[in-house]
Amino acid sequence: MLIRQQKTKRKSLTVLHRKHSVVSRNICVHTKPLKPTDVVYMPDQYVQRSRSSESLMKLLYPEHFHLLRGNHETDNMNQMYGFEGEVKAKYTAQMFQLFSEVFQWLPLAQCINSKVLVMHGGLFSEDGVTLDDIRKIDRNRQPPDSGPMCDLLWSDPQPQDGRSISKRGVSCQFGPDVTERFLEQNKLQYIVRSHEVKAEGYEVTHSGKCITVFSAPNYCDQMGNKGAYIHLRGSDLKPEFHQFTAVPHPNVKPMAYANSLMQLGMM
Ligand SMILES: [Mn+2]
Repeated sequence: MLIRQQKTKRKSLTVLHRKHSVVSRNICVHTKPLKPTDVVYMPDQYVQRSRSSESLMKLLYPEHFHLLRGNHETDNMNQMYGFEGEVKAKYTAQMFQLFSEVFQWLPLAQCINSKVLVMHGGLFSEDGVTLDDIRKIDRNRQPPDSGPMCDLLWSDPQPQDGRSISKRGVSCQFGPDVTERFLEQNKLQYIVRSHEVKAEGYEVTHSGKCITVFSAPNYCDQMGNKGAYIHLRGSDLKPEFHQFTAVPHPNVKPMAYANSLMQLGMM
């Protein structure tokens, strides 16, 4: 199943893009530690450019954390951005294959209470895609260069109507009219996606029907952006935005706890 129908009677549900520290803060501030509200992730890079592990939260609270696949959870991107090399250097090629297998099983989208659709990239290169079409996608594979699976991971919204060629060279950019038609056909209220750094941590576009949320403040230690997460509250799932700024990294060097022989490159 590609889209999980998430039905919750809890008072709130959190949608964010990444950052374990945010989750910890969120749990501590808003709920009791052992009963977190549900959280939906649509990350960039579970494993690249990050010092933290959302996956650990999934293990601790499997019923409450819903991890989605992003455009970096693919073999091509992991080769390009170094995760494959890192795993092979520290472990084995087989270990990387296991990571790859897990990434292929991550859902591509999450539908919340039949009202809000969450995905990493965005909507489609062609009109007429239904939730059922998304459910029927065979996700257990590397994404193709075009089509609905590719679009969910790669597309971006644009301010003008219609579609245009993506600046990324993959998928497309989609306008407010595209969003409107998709939502109407599928009886949804709005979409939430990530995939682009935003100065304020989030951006509401397409008359409130397309929300971008980016939860990594000061992205790559150089962008100076705020981070944000969204609480969807009440039965109408009205989005409530929370912003935050970056804090210094823990003063721990990479591999500080590794075996000293490993640090010398002898193992
Ligand atoms: Mn992305």
